[in-house]
Amino acid sequence: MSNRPRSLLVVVLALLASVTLSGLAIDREGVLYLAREPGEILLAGLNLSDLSLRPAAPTRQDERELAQGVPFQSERSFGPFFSAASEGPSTIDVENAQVEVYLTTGSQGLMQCCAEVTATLARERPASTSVLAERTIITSLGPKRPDGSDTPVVIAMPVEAAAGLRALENGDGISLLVSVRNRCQDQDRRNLTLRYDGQLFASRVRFLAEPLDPATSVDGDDDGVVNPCDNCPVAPNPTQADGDFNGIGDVCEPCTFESPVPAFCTCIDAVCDDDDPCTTDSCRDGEGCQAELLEGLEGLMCRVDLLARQVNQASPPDVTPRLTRRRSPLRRTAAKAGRAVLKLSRAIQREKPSAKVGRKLAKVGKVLTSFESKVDKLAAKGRVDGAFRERLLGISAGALANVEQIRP
Ligand SMILES: [Ca+2]
Ligand SMILES: [Ca+2]
Ligand SMILES: [Ca+2]
Repeated sequence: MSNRPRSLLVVVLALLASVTLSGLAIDREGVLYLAREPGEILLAGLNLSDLSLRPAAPTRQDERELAQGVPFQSERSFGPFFSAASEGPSTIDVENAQVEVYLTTGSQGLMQCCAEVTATLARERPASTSVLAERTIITSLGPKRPDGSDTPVVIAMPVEAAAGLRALENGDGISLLVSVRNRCQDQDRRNLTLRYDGQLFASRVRFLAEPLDPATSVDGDDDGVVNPCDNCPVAPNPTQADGDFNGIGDVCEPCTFESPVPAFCTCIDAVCDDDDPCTTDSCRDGEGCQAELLEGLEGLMCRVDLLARQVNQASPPDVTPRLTRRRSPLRRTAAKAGRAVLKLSRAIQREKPSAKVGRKLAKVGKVLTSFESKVDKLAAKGRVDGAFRERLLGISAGALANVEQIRP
C-alpha cells in the first residue's frame, strides 16, 4: 500500500472517530478551547480541519503565527477553529459568548490601541455558514512577555442570531474566526501570533447565560474600545470623536458655557460659570451649561448690587478719571438705587400694604431710569466707554425687568 491511500485512510478514520466521539451541545454555559492535536482531523459542516474548538483543555502547547505579518490597514485571520460535529439536534440557547484569545506581536511590534480584533462565531452546516455572534474591538497588542504574564484579548458579545440559526442538527458544528486589522499610524507591518495551550494561555470561547458584570469588563461602556484605549471609558463612543484633539472624547468633555454643541459634552465634572453673579448656573444632560436668571426681589437686589460694584470699581479706559471719584454722578446714582431697593425689600418683608410697596417699587424704577440716562449722556460725551455703557445698561435692564416681576 502506498503512502497516499494510507494517509487518506487515517483521515477518514479520524473523521469517523471525531464524529462519533465528540458530541456538541451548547444548551447551557460551557467552554470550548482552541486547540490543535496532531493527527486529529475534525469535521464540521464540510470542513476538515486540525484547528479545533473542544470542551476539554488541550494537552499540548501550540501557536499559530501569521508568517507574512499584517500590513497597515490590512486584515489577517486565525482559523477558523472548528468544533466537532453535533450528534443530534440541540440548540445554542445561551445569550452571551466571550472570546478570550492570547494574541501577541513580534518583539518590536507593539500595537498601541491600533489593533482591531474581530471574533466571529458561526454555525457550520454542509451547505452554509451562519454567523451566530460577531464583535470587533479596538485594543493594544504587544510582544510576548518573558515572565508569561500575558493577558488575553477579551471580546464579549451577545449571541444575537435568530432562533432558527441557533439550531444545531446532526452534523452541524461551530466555528471561531479571529481576525486582526492593523490600524497603526506608523504603517509598519506587524507579525502576529495566537497561542493556545489550555493552561497558561488558554485561548477559549465561553458561553454564558448572563453577560459578565460591565464594571469588571475590559470595555466598561461596551463600545468596542477597551478601557485603556477609550478616550471616554465611561460613555459609549465607538467613533472616539474628539473635536478639539485633546485626547478627551467629545462625550467626556466637561461642559462649559463655551462648549459649542451641548450634545458633545458631559455634565460629569462640568464647571458651569457664566461669570454673572445674578444667574444660577447648572449643567443638564443633553443641554450642557445653563444659566437661569435670578428673578424678582432676589434678582433685583443682586443686579443693583452688581451695578454699584461695577461703577465703584470702574477705572480708565471704562470711564474717565473724573468718574472714578467717590462723588461722581454714576456712583451717587448707583448708591441711591441701592438704598431704594433696601427700602423696598424692608416694605415687602414687613408685609406693608401693596400701595406702599408699589410706591417703593416706583422709586426704584425711577432711580434706575435716571441712572440709564446719566450713563447715556456721559457716553455721548465720551466719558463712559461704549462697551462699559453696554454692560451697565444690560444690568440695569435686568433690574428693571425684576421690578416688573415684583409689581403687586
Ligand atoms: Ca469602551
Ligand atoms: Ca467610550
Ligand atoms: Ca476633546
